[in-house]
Amino acid sequence: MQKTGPTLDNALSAGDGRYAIVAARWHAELMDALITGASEALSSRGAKESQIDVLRVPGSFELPLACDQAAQSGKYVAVIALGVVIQGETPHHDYINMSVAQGLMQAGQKSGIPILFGVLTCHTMEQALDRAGGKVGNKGEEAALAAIEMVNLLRTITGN
Ligand code: RBF
Repeated sequence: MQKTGPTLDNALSAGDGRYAIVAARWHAELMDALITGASEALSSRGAKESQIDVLRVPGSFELPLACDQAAQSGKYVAVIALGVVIQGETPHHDYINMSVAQGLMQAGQKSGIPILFGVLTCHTMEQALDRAGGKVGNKGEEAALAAIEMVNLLRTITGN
């Protein structure tokens, strides 16, 4: 498998906080693969099932609001946004992608809780398959590992 993502320090643990996986419903099979990748990554770093909530939204456009609320709820140490946006015949996907990226970034900055961008923005279905457990890896898994890294980093910075 081609390795394009970061390599996480193996010693990092998910800790005992709770993680929210906020997942869009569009492109269900790809989404299942991303959710599984994220959940397994959290479990492999010591998170119990009770520490992982999977919250569904209709489509990727709805991710920022749900992630914002999850981050502000005080229940979670990190929020992992997962979605699949595949280019169609109109520029619709451009509007979705820009809104989601900006919305998630703003939500993260507002709450101070890491919000991870696990949204595939692909031209073709093949590109999406490659990134949802195919030859370019699983971006859900990578987003979850990035969440763990950020949780540990914030702990180091704040001393909590
Ligand atoms: N949501 C996705 O998560 N992925 C998509 O590829 C996607 N494509 C869409 C294409 C069109 C033309 C429209 C109208 C919506 C699409 N959505 C997609 C849904 C969108 O994120 C949102 O749920 C709806 O627009 C309702 O706000």
